[in-house]
Amino acid sequence: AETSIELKQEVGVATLTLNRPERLNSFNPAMHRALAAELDRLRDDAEVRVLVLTGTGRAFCAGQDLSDRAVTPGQQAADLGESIERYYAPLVRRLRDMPKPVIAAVNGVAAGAGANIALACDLVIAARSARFVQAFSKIGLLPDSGGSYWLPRLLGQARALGLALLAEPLSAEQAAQWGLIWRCVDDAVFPAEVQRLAAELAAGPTLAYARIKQALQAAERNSLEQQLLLERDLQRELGCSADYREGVAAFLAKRQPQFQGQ
Ligand code: T3D
Repeated sequence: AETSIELKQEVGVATLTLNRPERLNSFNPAMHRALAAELDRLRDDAEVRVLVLTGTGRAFCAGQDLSDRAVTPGQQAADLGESIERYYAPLVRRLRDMPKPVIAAVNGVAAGAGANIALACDLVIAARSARFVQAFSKIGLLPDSGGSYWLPRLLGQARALGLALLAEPLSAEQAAQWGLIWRCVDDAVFPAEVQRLAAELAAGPTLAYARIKQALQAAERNSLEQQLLLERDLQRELGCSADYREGVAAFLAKRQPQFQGQ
């Protein structure tokens, strides 16, 4: 169970790899618990300035492990509400509330909750061979783990309903064209591009990144007036940061800034 999540820590970058390739990295309780524990620890580790979430083998994640959901006649079905309350919703909250950027490096197929966990991250970069599948309706469920929230917001109702009702795979390229994800890159350069993106963010102003996440999430529910007030408050805070001073000093001296992430 310990190995269902692999952790690799490099300078400023922690990479979490979903590691149940024989089941396309689908979630079981042990993997949920291991991922939650790692996210909580990495959240508070000041050395870690960016997180990368990816998968081993040919899949990113196939959502819930359905072999744990087989029901024999006469047997009571699992309480899915309980599963969502205990595992999937807290995972989405952990990713959203993470005070540093989280990159979903979608190396292969992302299905069911696996697709929507990727969408809960801040930047989704996908290999060209990856696909996004809102597989839920195929088994009589609806998009969870925030799927019913992201899809209409990112795509509009027409495309959101098409994906949710038909459960057809969406190519990484189409996902990028539609604005569902940040970028699609060729498989051959995918690992290098993920590294480059992570290194860039790890050298950046982490506190500003945290406030950018906060402000853009707040914008989902705020009026312009509320958002202007929030920007004022957050900018006031960032204006007192060491990274802001360094950023301005570096700009004026025409050199690269050395951000400390504080
Ligand atoms: O239950 C709760 O707690 C509520 C929360 C639910 C959240 C959810 O995520 S519900 C949705 C669950 N996920 C799915 O419905 C996706 C099911 N999988 C697929 O649709 C397809 O496998 C993929 C689109 C992901 C990939 O298709 P393909 O053709 O590339 O591969 P494949 O041949 O279908 O799968 C390869 C193997 O992985 C296969 O096993 P085998 O035949 O080699 O022994 C397949 O059964 C297994 N596999 C794939 N996904 C799952 C899985 N085994 C268990 N659970 C899976 N989710």
